[in-house]
Amino acid sequence: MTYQCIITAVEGQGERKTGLITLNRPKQLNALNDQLMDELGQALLAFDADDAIGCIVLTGSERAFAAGADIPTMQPHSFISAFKSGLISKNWETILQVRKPVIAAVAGFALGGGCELAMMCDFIIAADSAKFGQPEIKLGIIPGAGGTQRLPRAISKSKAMDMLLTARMMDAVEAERAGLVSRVVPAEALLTEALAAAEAINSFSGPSVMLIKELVNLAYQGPLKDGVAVERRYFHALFGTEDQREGMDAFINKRKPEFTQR
Ligand code: DAK
Repeated sequence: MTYQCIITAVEGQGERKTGLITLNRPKQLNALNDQLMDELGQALLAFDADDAIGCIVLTGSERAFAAGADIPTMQPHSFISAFKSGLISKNWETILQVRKPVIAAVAGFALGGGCELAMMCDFIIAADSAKFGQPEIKLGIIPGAGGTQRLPRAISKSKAMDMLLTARMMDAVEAERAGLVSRVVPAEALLTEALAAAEAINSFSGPSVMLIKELVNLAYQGPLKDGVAVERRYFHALFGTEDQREGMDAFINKRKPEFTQR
């Protein structure tokens, strides 16, 4: 498949590979227009459906992961036209259908919809150049892809209010301290580090990986009691896999496990 606004590649040495998606509208700092979001949705679903792929890395350019939704596209809308057309709603949540882990590798600006897209990934690895923000208030609007909901869950109410109401940007060090990103690395090492994280995940048993993702999202979205009950069921279910027997046998016999994804 050839795309115009993203670049896709398959990376990795192991049996299971990593699907790499690079947002590619450099002149517009990767502003997220309909075509880009359509292509991103297609690429994510294609990697998710491919058994050879264990994990997905989503990245941008050195200057910007993404500077938000495309402002000129939004500018002419009225309430009625935005409401009737479902302005830019299409494909924004395709990423939430993906069952394999999606790692955001963020350098430069991740603003507005760019920050929201990064937060929809499973975890964020940031370059030391990363800058996160929800500056929609400066445009006379509010976030529209979950920013007011995911940001307070990720970094506390006080910091989220600060960012959303003042439009200030958070640098990578502050973002790590606040819990928005899982680690900060030198900009030149960003992709290597994200691909290494993906490769580590790829070496494990796929069903365990997918269940962990599902359960952490349940913890994030629902009551603790329900999440713990579902976790117990899935924990038991994994004893029906060959990978469980292999993993435990390898530990007991002091050898490296060879997972077969069964
Ligand atoms: N859209 C379109 N073009 C953009 C852009 C954007 N969001 N951000 C930057 N660009 C373009 C600039 O217009 C400029 O283009 P030229 O003038 O060269 O043609 C080029 O990228 C370089 O930008 P600057 O010249 O401004 O570069 P600087 O280094 O001076 O500044 C900046 C970089 C990132 C601080 C600045 O460009 C900036 O403030 N950009 C806007 C950031 C922003 O406000 N983002 C939030 C947009 S609102 C929804 C889903 C999503 C959303 C809403 C609803 N639903 C599912 C319903 C999301 C909304 C948003 O993201």
